[in-house]
Amino acid sequence: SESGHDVRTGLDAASLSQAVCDYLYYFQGRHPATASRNDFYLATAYAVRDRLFQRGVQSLDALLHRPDGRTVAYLSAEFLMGPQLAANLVNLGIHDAMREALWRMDIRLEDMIEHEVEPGLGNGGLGRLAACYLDSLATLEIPAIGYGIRYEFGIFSQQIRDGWQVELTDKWLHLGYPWELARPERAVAVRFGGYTEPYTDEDGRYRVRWIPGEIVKGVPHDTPILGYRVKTCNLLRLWRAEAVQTFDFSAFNIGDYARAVEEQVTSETISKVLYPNDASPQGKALRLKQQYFFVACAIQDMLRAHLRFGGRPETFHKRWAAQLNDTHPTVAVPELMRLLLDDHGLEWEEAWDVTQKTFGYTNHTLLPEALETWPIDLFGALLPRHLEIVFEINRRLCDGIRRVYPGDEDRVRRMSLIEEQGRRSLRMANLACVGSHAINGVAALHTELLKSQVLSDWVAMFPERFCNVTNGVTPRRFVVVANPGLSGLLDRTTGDDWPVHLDALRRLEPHAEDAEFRRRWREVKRENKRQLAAVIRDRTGIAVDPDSLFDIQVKRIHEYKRQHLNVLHILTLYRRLKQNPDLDVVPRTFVFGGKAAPGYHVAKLIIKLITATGDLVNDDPDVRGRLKVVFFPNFSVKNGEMIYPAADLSEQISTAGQEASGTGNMKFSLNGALTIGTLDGANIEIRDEVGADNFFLFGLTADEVRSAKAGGYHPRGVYEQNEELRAVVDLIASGALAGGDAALFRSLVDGLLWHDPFMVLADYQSYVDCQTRVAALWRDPDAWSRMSILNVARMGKFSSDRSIRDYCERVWHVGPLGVPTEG
Ligand code: 26W
Repeated sequence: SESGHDVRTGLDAASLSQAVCDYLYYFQGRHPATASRNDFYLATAYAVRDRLFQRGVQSLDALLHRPDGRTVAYLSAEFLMGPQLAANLVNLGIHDAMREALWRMDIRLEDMIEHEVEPGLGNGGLGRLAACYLDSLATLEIPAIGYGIRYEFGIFSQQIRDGWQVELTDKWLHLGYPWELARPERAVAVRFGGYTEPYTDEDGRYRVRWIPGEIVKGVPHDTPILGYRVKTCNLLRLWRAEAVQTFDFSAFNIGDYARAVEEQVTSETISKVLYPNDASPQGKALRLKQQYFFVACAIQDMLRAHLRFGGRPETFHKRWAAQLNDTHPTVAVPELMRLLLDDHGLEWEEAWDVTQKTFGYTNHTLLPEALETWPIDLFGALLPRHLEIVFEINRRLCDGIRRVYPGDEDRVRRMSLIEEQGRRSLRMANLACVGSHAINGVAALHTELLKSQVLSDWVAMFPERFCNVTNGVTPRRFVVVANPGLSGLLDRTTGDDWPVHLDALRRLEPHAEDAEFRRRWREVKRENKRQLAAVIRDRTGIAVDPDSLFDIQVKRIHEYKRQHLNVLHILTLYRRLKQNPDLDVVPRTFVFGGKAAPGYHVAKLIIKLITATGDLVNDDPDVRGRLKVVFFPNFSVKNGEMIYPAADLSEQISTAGQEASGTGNMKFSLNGALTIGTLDGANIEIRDEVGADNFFLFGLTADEVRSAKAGGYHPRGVYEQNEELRAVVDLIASGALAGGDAALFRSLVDGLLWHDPFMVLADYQSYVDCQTRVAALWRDPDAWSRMSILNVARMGKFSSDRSIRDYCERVWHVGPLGVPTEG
C-alpha cells in the first residue's frame, strides 16, 4: 500500500489501520465516512484474520515437513467458541495496537467487540470445553484440528416474556461471519441408506460393497485457532451439508419447482440446527444423520491427508489421535473400520488394531437418560454397512467376554453393544468403550463413579484403558479477555507469565496479607460489578447495588443443578425480612442465567419460579432493596465474560454425584469469587486446591445420597420436621408468587414433597446454614478478600493447558511441534 505498511501482516497500529481501511474500500466497497458499525467490524475482523491465516499456513507447512508425529483430531458435535475478535487480538498480542488503529478512524474497539455475534454451536459445558481445548492445544503448539458441524442455527436465543422462557432462532450468520473460510474444493461425499452386497474381488477375496440410497456433500468451513503469543495456528473445520446436485432440471422442466429443490432442502436440513437438549437425547433420525455426517467428513479428511502425504492405511494411527467428545461421534469407530476393510482391503484384525489405537473416548455425564442408544432398525436403515460391522465387533466382543468369564451370560448381556430389551438398540457408550484404547472421565469423582457404577464391567475387563483427566478452562479468554482489571493487577503483582503458567499465581499468596493490595483487589471487583449492574439495568430494568453481595448461578437450567434450592434460600431470607423488616441481613443480589431445553417443562417452570421470586421480592418495601433477584436473559459465552468477573459468590450446588465436572465453577473462582458448593464434580478438587477454609461446603456426599436413597428417602418427612422449610414450600404452593394461582407451581412442589430425586429438601438446612456463614464472612471485607485472593492464587491446576498436557501424556501420546520463526 502507498504508505508502505505491511497491510497483511503488520502488527503495529499504522499497518492495522491501513489494513482496516483497505478492507472497507476494496472488500466492502465502503468509504469510512459512510461505513456502518458492521462494516467496520467486518473490516477489523478480516484484518485480524489475515494475520491468523499467515500463521496457519506456516503451521501447516511445519507439520508437512515433520516426518512423523501425531495430529490430534478432536471430534465434537458441539464447539461453543464464543466471540473471536477480542480473544484473537489478545492471542496475537495486538489488543492495544488495534485499539489505537481504530481510534485513528474515530472508532472504539469496545464497540466492535460489543457488536460481535457469537456462534452458539453448543449447548453448554461439553461444547465450551471443546473450545477451551482448542485454545490450549494451539497454545501448547500441538498440531490439532477440531471437527464438527457448521449448524446454520445454533443454540436458540432466549427471551424472557412474562417471566417465561421464549426461544428465538439464532441467526448468527445474518450479518456475515468473517472468521471462517469456506473450502468448497475440499468437499467430500457422505452416503446414507441403501443396501450392501457381497462380491468377490480380483484376488478371490470375499468383500462387501455399500450401494447408498442418498448422497450428501460436506463442505468444510475453516476457522483459524491461534495459540497465545505463539506461532502455532490450528484449525476448526466445521462441515456444512449441501445437496450434491442442487437443482433437478428434469423436475423443473415439467414445472414442478418444489420437487426440483426438494433434494437440496432435505440434504441441507442435516446441518440446519443444533439440537438444544442437554443430557436427554431424542432418538431422532436427523440427529443420527448429523452425527454420521460430520464423522464421515472428518475421517475421510484425515485419511485423505494421511494417504496424500505418503502414509499407508495400516499406519493411520501413527499420524492421527482422534478423541470422541462423549458418544456423539462414536459412529467414527465403525466408519474407520469400514474404510479400512472395504476401501483399503485390510484384514479385520489389522483394521481393528488401527481403529482402537486411533480413538480415545471421553465420558461427560452419568445421567442415565443421557446415555445414547439408537434403535437398530433406524441405525440399519441409515447405515446398513455400519450395522454389519457393529454386529461383527459385537460378536468378537461377546466371544472375548465368554472366554474371560465362562458362563457369565448376564455380563455378556450387560456389555453387549446391543440392548435386546424392548426395541433393540445400539448402545453408543459400549461401542465407544470397545473401540477406544483410552476411556476417561472429566473429574476425579466422576471417573471413580464411572469405574464403580456405569462402566464397572468395562473396568473389570479392560482396567488399563481407564484414566481421569480433570477439566480445565482457558485463562486467556476467561481472565485476560474477560477481566482486564484483574489481569492488570495480576501482571503487576506476579509478572505476566500466569496466562500460560497458571501455577505462577501462587506468587499472589503473600499479598493476601497486604491490606493495600486487598483494597486494590476489591476495587477491581467493585468496578466489574458496577459494569454488570449497568448491563442488568439495561437488559432487565432492575436496578441493583454494586455494593451488595453478588451471588450468582449461571449454567443450563436442570433439576440436578438445583436452581430451585437457591430459590428456597432466597425465599427463606425474604420470609425472615417480612417477619422482621429490621433484621440485619447482608444486602444481596441474586443473579441467575441459563437456558432450559425447550421440551423440558420442569426446567422452564424453574425459570418462571426465579422470575416470580424476583417480582415478589424486588419491589417489596419491607425488603428495602436488600434482596434483588435477577434472571439475566440469554446466558452465552459473551454474557459469561461479563458475569464471571463480577461475582462474589459462585453457586455450585448440584446434588453430589450428578455433575460430571462443571467448568463454570473454575471460571468463577479464577475471577475471585468464593464458592458455595457440594462435594461434586471438580468442586472437590477445587476445594482441595484452595483449601477447605476457603470454600463454603455443604450438603450430602455422593455416598450419603446413595445410601439415603437406598434406605428410602422421604422428603415429606423432612418438610414436616423443618418449620422454616415448610413455610417456604407453602409460600410457593400458596400461589403468592403466581398472582394467587396455586396451580402454577404445584407440579414442582409435589415433585419435591413426594419424590425429590435430587435431594433438594435433604440439603436445604445445610445449604441455608452455609449461606449464613457466607453472610458472616461478607461482613468482614478483609477476611473475604483474603480468601478471594487465595482462591485465585491456587487455581493453577484448572487451566485447560494442564488438562491438555494430561491428554497428551495419558491418551494421545503426542508432543509439541514448534513452528519456525519465518515461513
Ligand atoms: C442430547 C444428548 C446429550 C447428552 C449429553 C447432549 C449433551 C450431553 C452432554 C454430555 C452434556 C454436557 O455438556 N455435559 C457436561 O460436560 C461438561 C464438560 O465435561 C462437564 O463439566 C459438565 O459437568 C457436564 O454436565
